[in-house]
Amino acid sequence: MQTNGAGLIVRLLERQGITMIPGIPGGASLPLYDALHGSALHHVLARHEQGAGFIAQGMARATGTAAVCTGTSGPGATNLVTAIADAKLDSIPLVAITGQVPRAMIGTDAFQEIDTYGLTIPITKHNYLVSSARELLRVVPEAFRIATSDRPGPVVIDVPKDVQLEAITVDEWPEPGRAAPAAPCPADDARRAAALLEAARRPVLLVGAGVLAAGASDLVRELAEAGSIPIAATLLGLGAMPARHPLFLGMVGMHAARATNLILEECDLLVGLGVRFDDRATGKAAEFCPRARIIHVDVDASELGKIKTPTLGIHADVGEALRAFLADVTPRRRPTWSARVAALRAAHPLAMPGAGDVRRPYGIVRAVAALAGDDAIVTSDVGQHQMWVAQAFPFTRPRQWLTSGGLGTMGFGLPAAIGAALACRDRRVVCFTGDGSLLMNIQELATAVEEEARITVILLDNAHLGLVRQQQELFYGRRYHASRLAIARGFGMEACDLEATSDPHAALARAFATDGPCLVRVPIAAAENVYPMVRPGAPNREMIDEAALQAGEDGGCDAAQAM
Ligand SMILES: Cc1ncc(C[n+]2csc(CCOP(=O)(O)OP(=O)(O)O)c2C)c(N)n1
Ligand SMILES: [Mg+2]
Repeated sequence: MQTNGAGLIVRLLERQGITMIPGIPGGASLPLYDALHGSALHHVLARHEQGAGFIAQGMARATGTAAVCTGTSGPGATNLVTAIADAKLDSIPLVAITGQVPRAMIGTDAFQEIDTYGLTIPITKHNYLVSSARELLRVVPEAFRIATSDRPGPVVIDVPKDVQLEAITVDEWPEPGRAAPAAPCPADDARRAAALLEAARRPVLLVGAGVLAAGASDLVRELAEAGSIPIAATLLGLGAMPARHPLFLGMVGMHAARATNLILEECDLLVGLGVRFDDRATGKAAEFCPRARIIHVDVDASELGKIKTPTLGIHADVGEALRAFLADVTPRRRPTWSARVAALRAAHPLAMPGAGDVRRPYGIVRAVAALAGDDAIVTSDVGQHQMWVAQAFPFTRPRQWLTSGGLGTMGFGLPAAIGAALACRDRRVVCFTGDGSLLMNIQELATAVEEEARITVILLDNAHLGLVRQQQELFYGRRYHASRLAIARGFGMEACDLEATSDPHAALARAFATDGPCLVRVPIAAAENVYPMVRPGAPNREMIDEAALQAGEDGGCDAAQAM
């Protein structure tokens, strides 16, 4: 086949099974766009490259397969950087293809020249500056293999314009890049883990993003049920277990139910599965699970011992490890521990004030959950609204909940919802957003309308950068600064305002009956806070809630203590 570098990229992407490519064109990527013209690949015209990156992330997170985005050189590449960094921290398989100035001009400060390779080294799993069209035959499949193997992550392929234009004859096509086989669990480790589990009187499983990446949710459930072991999840592990499962304790950490953190405080064995002991989950790491031995399973060896020194660190695919544990573990009940867990849950449940009122945080989350059904995919932005959803939405399955955990990027929710909706046309996608976050990528409403994405945007409008306001209230002596804002809308999108209607339930139901994109504004009082809350850097047992504040127990700490 006679083609050029750009044609080669398109053909190699098609061979990878890629059907959509969000991006924005520019001078240095026009040969690629010329090759896209007439190809089977559907180009999704985002309105900002960060939007394109998050649309691709929405596709990847919803499906578990690698997705692609593209931008031109210079500002196109720098605009992609946040979405790439976000994919790195949350281990999302993303392949970003950027245009670069022609090879002969690299290093001359040419128009729209930026060192994309250098810029993306610390935020990618791997990156390439391609120096010939022929090299693409190796680089493109390899990029997919790396992005999807073991711990997934982003890969950047920077392609100079003249390489895109370089003529090439291809006689033999390379195999598409596929994920490497799952890393096995050493038999000795599995035996030691089973022995630790046998000996444990108060074990807890902690599931993270790695469980979802490994597709190991069912095995987690099997192990939990076999050993009567309660399960907690990190923010990104939500969905690995159905929220209604009796052994499921919900989210751990800064905004966990008090019971969940207290159960971890008491456990004598913590089995961390695909978790990285992030500070939002552990609180003060040295005091996380103070009475517990730790088994830590991760496919990325560098995670073992990074934050918490495990009693047993297992370098393996989580699914492989769980299979091996299950072969060695004898089913048993733990009546004393189960009773203690039940007592703690009964004594310290998650308080959800206003759960019956659709104009209050928990109320709108619950009402949307009821209307959306178990099939829906849920994305969120970053802020109080994200935490209210994480606490109160009854997630039932893996990949139902897409949120920016590690980087915590405001502006993630809307484009990620568009990507999920385009990748899963049969599902409704709900995006919970805040007034601050929505503004960060609001231009993508135009993309949603153009692509007829089946998304429902639920805007929790408290006229504030709420989570910032809450921290200023609790940790900075109520010195509110730069946390107040207000937004207006007008993108020609179906919209309804729950403040302006006498029957908000009916208005919400109408919004869910809309086929195309639709936005629902929910007025939220600025004073609504997310509780409980652990002060950044404090141990998880020190949870602040309204009762504690009234009793004057905490909240008075000064800023220097907050991390
Ligand atoms: C890109 C980016 N900038 C700043 C922050 C810091 N930050 C975290 S939450 C938040 C407020 C978010 O406000 P909003 O979207 O209205 O959500 P709310 O907390 O009010 O629900 C800010 C500014 C961030 N996470 N991401
Ligand atoms: Mg807000």
